[in-house]
Amino acid sequence: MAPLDNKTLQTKLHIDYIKSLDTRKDDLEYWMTEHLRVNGIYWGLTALSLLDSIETLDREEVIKLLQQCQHENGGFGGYLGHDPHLIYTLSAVQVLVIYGALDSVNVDKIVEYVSGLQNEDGSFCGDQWGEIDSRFSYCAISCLSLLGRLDVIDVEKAADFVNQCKNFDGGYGSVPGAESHAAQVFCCVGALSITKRLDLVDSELLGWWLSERQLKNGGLNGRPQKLEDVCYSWWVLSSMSMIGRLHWIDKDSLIAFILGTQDLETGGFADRSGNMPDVYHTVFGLCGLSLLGYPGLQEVDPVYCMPKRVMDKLLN
Ligand code: GRG
Repeated sequence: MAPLDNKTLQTKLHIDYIKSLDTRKDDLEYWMTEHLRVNGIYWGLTALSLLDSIETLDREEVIKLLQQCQHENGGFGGYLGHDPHLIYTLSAVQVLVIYGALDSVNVDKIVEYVSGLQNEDGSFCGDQWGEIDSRFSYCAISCLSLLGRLDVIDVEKAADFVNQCKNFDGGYGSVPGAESHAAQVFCCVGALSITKRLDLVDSELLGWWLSERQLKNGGLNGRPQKLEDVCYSWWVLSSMSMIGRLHWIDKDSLIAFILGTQDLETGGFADRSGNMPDVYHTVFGLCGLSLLGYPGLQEVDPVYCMPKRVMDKLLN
């Protein structure tokens, strides 16, 4: 058998890696990331969908866990006994949509929870404690769109708040006046795409700012003067795709950078070559490769970060 190399995608290794994650209950890391368990399931399942191996996780077990993570107020916690938050609520809904299992939870309560977090100025709190961030606008808007219930919020005000997070460089920050950051750009452009307000984006300027994120080694950073990281292959590329500027990136050098972060012993992708892999960098590495048209991968939807075939079925 030919030795493994990280110039090509090691599909089987990554499937085995994701499969192994739930059996590592003796590792400190497993428990240190307990609060991210619902996010982790979404990341793992999305990665497996792109690898066409969704059956690797036990569907019934996942649905049972999500049911137990839903609170009386409708929101989902990150794991059993954890407080509800919009971030986990979106992840739970995404997983249930992928599985076609929304009827196994109380959808009306989710809608009530999400809409109850909108503020007078159109922004969203992440939970009952009141932090405001354009990430939470994305979570709320994506979640309600997936549930077909955008009608319960003030969509115009929601888009207006996101628009206020736009900066002089064309990028977006977490709140009005905050520095542009590629992950916030994804959230804001995604929210504007779902609310059909992409006309508010300065696509030329933002396209320039996003393409400036590519460094000489092919990798992308999240803002000027920062190191490259595989996760930005998602945050940057999805944004470029939404504004029709994906071709402003040097694809070959980025593909080589992403593939170079595969761990050939354990499977999975790391932030940079030689570092420890994790499921977060694994899903976003695969999503980046998918947007770049890497052969053998299923297509990802750049707005919802979910398998395109699932979204095509849901929205059409
Ligand atoms: C459906 C994909 C999807 C997302 C849901 C929760 C959410 C919406 C998005 C999270 C967006 C976000 C702000 C992610 C954080 C990305 C990140 C790597 C932040 C690290 O920032 P720094 O300053 O790192 O620590 P840099 O790279 O700037 O040094």
